[in-house]
Amino acid sequence: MKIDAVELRVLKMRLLKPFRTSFGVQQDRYPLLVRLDIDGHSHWGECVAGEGPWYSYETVETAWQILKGYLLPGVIGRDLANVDELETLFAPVRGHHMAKASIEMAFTGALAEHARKPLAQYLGGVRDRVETGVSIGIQATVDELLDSIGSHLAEGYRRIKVKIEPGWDVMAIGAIREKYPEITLMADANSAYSLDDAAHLAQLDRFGLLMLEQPLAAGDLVDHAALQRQLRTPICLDESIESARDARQALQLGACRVINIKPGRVGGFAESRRIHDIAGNAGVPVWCGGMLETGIGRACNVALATLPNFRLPGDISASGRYWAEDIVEPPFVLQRGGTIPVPTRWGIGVRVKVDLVERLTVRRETVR
Ligand code: NPG
Repeated sequence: MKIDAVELRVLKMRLLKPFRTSFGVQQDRYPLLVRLDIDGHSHWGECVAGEGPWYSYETVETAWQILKGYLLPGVIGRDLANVDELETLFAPVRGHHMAKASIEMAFTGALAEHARKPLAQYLGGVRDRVETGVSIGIQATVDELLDSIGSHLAEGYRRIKVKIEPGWDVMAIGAIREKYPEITLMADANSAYSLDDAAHLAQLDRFGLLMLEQPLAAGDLVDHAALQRQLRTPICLDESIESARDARQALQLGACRVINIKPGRVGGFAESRRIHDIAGNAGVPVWCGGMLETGIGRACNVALATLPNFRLPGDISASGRYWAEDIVEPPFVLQRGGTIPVPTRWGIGVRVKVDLVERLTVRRETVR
């Protein structure tokens, strides 16, 4: 299949509620969309890079420049039989997984459509609905946190993840447990702690958390291993796992007992699949993370989460948790048992609302 041109665009989308993590507060999301033109058909993908270099060094701006300057010139106009060939062309560019993943995932969607299969089936998925959870940002008060959890439980979410940081951790989790002793609960620290905090974090052990996500720095597998030895709560790694090699090393070191896979963070579906398999062979479950995606990235995450070793609910909430109006049709909705049904149409399985995308666009360029 030959990619004739790629359109890059940045949208400006307001989140229904500001999202606060240990990195800061996010009110607007600026998703970078890619549209591959192949044989007169459009195939959409989404780059999950953030506005600033906090979660990762990549940003919307760096992804745009790397795509335009380095990744796209090598692939446009070339006949590509499969994703391996695309990965080979991208390999000389060091890092920049989010930029690479946007093209890899859109291209995989195109391959699925060409094979007349829904993306989930094309990837080897084994389920027709995925279990989802909701990720709740840091709130101003404990009452607001409890209210937010209450309303998400009422909507049907079965797994609650809360963001923590020093000063908003043991007390906040304790208050949740007092009110909701039984819910499936986990905490995400986004690297806000150091190994010196091990004794403090061990106080979380009494709350029976499903896991503690990314307590320490992204590059620090050794300290994560030391911390895991001191905690009963399973550590889940997110930012630390950028590749299959990272996953292998983390598991060898005992740095985690769970892995969060975000296809954008690791360069796309193929590397996600490799991480999924490494974890599966080690008996370690994975789940699909979220990056406040539009329906395009969400469709990709839902498809990925149908693979067999995605054994825990993902951060794949319904469209209505983020946006007044999603850019795809149909939007993703929460169904019975806190699940989201997997689209059954060919390719990514949702239709992009081009008029809405047009209205939200703040920057656009076509690379030929
Ligand atoms: O539901 O998409 C979602 C958000 C899930 O908490 C979530 N994502 O650290 O995993 C994370 C966090 C995040 C969001 C990180 C946006 C960076 C940007």
